[in-house]
Amino acid sequence: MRCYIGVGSNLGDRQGNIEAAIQGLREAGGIEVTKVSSIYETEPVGGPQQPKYLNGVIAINTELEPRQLLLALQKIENQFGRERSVKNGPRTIDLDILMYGEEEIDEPDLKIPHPRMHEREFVLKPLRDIVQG
Ligand code: GSY
Repeated sequence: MRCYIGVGSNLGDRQGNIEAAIQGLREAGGIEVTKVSSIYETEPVGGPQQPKYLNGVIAINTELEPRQLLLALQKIENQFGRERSVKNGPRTIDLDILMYGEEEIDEPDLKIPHPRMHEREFVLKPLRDIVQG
């Protein structure tokens, strides 16, 4: 299935964190990374006062089911010691499933397409990059 993953970081070595997360995706079973957008520095949207982000979008082909993919992304996030103590707060790495083919899922912990992607320029700009080529 063709999927799009949003990636963001606003703590530590932001570029290095994103590169390591992409490498984590390349090494994960059942995932083929097909395209990576440009990475943009973006003003934080929502949440507490926090540093600027680097954001991008990654296109993958995957054999994993949506929930398996979610677990694979959470595993990569956890490898970076991501803390979830502050809601919408700063993070070393964030990996979100934006789209999973044409599928629509609306469960408490898994909503696809990502419900807020259409209003987030930090998602839409890199997504346009890779969709339009
Ligand atoms: O889920 C996204 C985390 N996040 C971001 C982000 O990735 N980029 C920007 N620019 N602002 C954000 N606010 C939150 S929360």
